[in-house]
Amino acid sequence: IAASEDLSARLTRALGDCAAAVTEHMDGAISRAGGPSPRLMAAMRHAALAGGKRLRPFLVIESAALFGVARTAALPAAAALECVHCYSLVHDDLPAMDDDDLRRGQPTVHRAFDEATAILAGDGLLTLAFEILAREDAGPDAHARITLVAGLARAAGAGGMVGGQMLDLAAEGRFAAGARGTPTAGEIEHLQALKTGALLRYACEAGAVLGGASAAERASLDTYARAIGRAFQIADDLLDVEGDAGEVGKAVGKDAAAGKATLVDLMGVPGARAELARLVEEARTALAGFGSKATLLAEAANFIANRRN
Ligand code: GRG
Repeated sequence: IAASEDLSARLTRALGDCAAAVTEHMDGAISRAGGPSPRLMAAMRHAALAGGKRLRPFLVIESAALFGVARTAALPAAAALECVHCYSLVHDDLPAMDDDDLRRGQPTVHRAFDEATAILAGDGLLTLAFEILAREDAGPDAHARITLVAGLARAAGAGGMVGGQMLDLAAEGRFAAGARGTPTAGEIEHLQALKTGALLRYACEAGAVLGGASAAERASLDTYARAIGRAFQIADDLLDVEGDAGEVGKAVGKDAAAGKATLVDLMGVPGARAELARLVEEARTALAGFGSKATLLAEAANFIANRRN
């Protein structure tokens, strides 16, 4: 127990260090973006710089570290990915989507500013991500940077996160023509794999690209990423169901109240907990070939499964 407490403390410290470095990088990138509207820049800062676990940047940095890549060399890719994540949260919170008032313990961007500014702040962060990745410091050479750009576009776009969000809205019965009753477990898994899984997989893929990983190493990391992606979503659904969210403003049972079917509804809480344990094991096993270099990534699987916000 002492050893695992030690590991959990090490992970907490590493997440904190990573968050500080990524926030500083994003701050610099937003400042460089300039722009004629102080209001827009303030909204982008509000969305990007306050709070968040910075889990995706951590995964980029730790995946790259498996191949000896220094944190500074992985920071641009990590910051670019977090910009996309932050944009997705801003748009997800809009009245046309989830209509949320609070995010990361503070007013959502459309509440703190206004709806049009929030839409544009999200757009500004999305496009900034690709500017960050195109800069020379984002990868060892032009080929690596193009691979990072193409991978992020694919993960975030219509075949990834945006497509998953659309399937989620359809599953809620938003579009009369697409309403089809309660989705099956397979359909929920598919939409979640796209909506939240695609960016988590990209985080590990980016680390592999930066590190020049072999095909076998990429495959192992991808198995890990898929498993933690599923674990992340089940943990999120359990937090909703159990109303045990530590984050201020996270509505209890919000997804259920919004009519969203979740895997927890279909599996029951004990079934979901068992599936979480299985996924953590699968994720940790996938890292076995990396030895002790993967200790923090392995611990991150536990963290994701047991998170309280
Ligand atoms: C609107 C284009 C568009 C996409 C939205 C990711 C997403 C798609 C919506 C987020 C809605 C949501 C709360 C999903 C549950 C899982 C999730 C992504 C939670 C937020 O991610 P965390 O826990 O957040 O990593 P922090 O604040 O720590 O960064």
